[in-house]
Amino acid sequence: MAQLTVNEFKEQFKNMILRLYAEDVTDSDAHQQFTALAILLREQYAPNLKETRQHYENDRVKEAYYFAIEFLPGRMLQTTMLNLGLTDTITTGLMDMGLDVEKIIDAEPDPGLGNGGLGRLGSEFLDSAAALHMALNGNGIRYQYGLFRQMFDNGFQVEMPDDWLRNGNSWEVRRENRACLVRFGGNVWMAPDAFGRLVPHYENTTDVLAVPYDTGIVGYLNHTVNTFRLWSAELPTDPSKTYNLQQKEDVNEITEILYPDDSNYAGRLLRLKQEYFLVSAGVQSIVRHYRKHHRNLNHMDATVAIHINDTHPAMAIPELMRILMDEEFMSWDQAWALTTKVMSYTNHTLLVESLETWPVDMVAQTVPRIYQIIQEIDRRFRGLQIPVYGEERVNRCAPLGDGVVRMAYLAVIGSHSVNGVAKLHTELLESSVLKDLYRIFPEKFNNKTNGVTMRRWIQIANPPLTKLLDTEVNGDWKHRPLDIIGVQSFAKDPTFLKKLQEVKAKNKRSLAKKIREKLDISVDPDHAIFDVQIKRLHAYKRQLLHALYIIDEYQQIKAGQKLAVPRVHIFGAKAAPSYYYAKEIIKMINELAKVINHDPDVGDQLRVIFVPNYGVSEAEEIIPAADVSEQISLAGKEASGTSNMKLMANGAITLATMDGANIEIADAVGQDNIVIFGMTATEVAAYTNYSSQAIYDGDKHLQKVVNALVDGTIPNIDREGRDIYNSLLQYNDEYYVLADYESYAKAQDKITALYQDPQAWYQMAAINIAKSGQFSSDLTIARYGDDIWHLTRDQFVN
Ligand code: AZC
Repeated sequence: MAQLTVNEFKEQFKNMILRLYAEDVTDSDAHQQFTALAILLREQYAPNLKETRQHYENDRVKEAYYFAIEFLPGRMLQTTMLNLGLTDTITTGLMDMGLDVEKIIDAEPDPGLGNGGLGRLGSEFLDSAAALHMALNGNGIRYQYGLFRQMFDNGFQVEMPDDWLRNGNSWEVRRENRACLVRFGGNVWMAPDAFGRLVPHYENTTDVLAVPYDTGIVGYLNHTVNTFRLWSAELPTDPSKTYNLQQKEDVNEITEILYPDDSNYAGRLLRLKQEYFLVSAGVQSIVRHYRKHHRNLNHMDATVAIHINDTHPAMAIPELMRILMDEEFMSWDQAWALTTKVMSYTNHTLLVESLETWPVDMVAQTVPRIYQIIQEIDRRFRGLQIPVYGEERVNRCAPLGDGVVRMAYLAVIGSHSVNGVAKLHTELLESSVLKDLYRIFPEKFNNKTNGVTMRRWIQIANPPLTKLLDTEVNGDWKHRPLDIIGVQSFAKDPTFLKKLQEVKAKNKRSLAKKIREKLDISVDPDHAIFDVQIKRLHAYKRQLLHALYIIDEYQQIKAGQKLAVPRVHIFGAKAAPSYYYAKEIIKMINELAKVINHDPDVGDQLRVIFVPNYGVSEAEEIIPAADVSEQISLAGKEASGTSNMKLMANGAITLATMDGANIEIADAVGQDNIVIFGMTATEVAAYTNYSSQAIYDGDKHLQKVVNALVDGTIPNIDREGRDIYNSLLQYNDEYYVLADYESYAKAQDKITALYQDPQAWYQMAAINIAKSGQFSSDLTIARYGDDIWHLTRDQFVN
């Protein structure tokens, strides 16, 4: 396929535009050009998709299915061109025809089928698995509307619908012939069938048709194309049934919107339906596929692994039990042994309020047969474990308790593997959040530190750095991520460091240009430090801490001091629409930005940029231009973080607490190449008598900073400023912002000092890049494949 010549490409492209739109290329618009390209690329890899499938089937290759209620694939045009080895051919061809490549890239909608890190991680894993020739399939929901589009109106976040499918989705193939029925509600009871076997009988159920849409995930230059399957809910096609409008709406609703919340579950019925819809459709299709080649399911675990990404798909466990018992007539014991061998689970959060639970009544009504099975799992778990571990402990960690289904406990009990996403996170799961189950099943627990795909975050997002690495670094870093360590040997080479500085300068200038074009704000890429915090807006991630420091800088300027180095603070963050406090923080930062960016006293010294609608595409623009990566969550709260990895790989210096994967980044680069501040997780846990008021009272400087929230320094935030102020003082500052402030401010001052010596700064940057290889998702997914799923793969990463 890579043999396609520029001329052949141009010919095919013109024909495609003609066939699709009955137009000449010159009359087509960017969206049409993008669509034609996508379809052309799909045709290119179709034979490989077929061959990959056939190879998995014919050679009985073990396949893993990654179930996740969220994915964030990002735009796919550039990845697909890159992975097919067609980037040069196609861009040359497009330019020959006088087309604007950047415009075509921008015409692709960025599917927001996830909230943040969790969804993005799933998509990085799919990309990496295909690159390693691993049989990993994605299973998710085809939300008609992705995560809301964020706009700012007078500084407030406004949520607009993300109608990403409006112009169709050129990458997907609808496979109605692979659809299956998902059953909801009604009554169920067990009674003998004609053969005297006890089987469930159903009445008054609502059946929903689950239709899969498949997208190919192209492996990097290796002919592998895996399948990413998204399910859409539709009315069943049974001609004997008619449906009224309400029934139609109830069905469509199931896959209509992504829940815009990655924490604090609202416990809404619709979300529960989405979860069961995904797992039932997915598990049924796996079983059906397996059944094509096997007489029974007895040895399904030899070729099938199902991964539960966070607890949202945890009902895959009772769903597989249901199929094995009700449809395959296995005994409970046999079905359970098989289920636990097939299932594995990743936890992504330490926030207790984010651990998913569902009221038992709701589960019993929505999925009655599943609820019966969960009850039986619970009963047997108690029966087996109480004699050994005592009632108290077992009560605390059984799947049912306090009137709810505790999804994380169900997931642990029904899986053979449970992993956290960074070393500290896994340790904390074992010692706190899941400690009772860790005591019972220590052998299940393991760590798999997250990773990121360098293809998207370096090769696509940062062409100047790619070029530098290609010309200077020995080894094959694009295939073997650890080879990027070659950069280390240049860390003291002034010529190389100068080039690295030029790469960063170039990226900063192009970001500055975009900021000017899109937001009409001028920033100085040549002198200022670009200080970046990009992630969901959450109190625990402490965007507030960063904002307080900006206030501090502003007050210094107003007091007549000059900042030693100008700063551009760049935020990107969406707040869950129902997360009032997070939205207040956004408003406050936007108002702070307005004051600072327009104050003549400030000049070029300080800018605050809040990039609206932060998502994968925005990240691709911001990350290559970052000097500083803010990873400042309260220690013990961030499971891992992944922007920390993307930013270090692009040569940003991490300003971090010892939290999540920051700890491993610090270990990798060494204390001299990262700026650490704040309390450790152990110190936080031991800090039982915290009084934010006492800290405030004892620190005049901090008082002035905090008072700016309420003294009119920042206009238009009467209510927001007061609420935030109260969260810090009246409500004792749940995330220890004031406790860490002094240490944070010192760390920021250290950044300023370090930046003034370019040689030293770019030496740190070089070491960060050199050490980023170990955070490649290629390595992470290889470990999932080796340790958890037992998949075969190419051996070039270890
Ligand atoms: C996130 C974690 O907050 C983040 O630390 C981690 O890097 C990421 O998962 C990937 O593992 N969690 C979520 O996005 N959502 C939930 C429900 O945990």
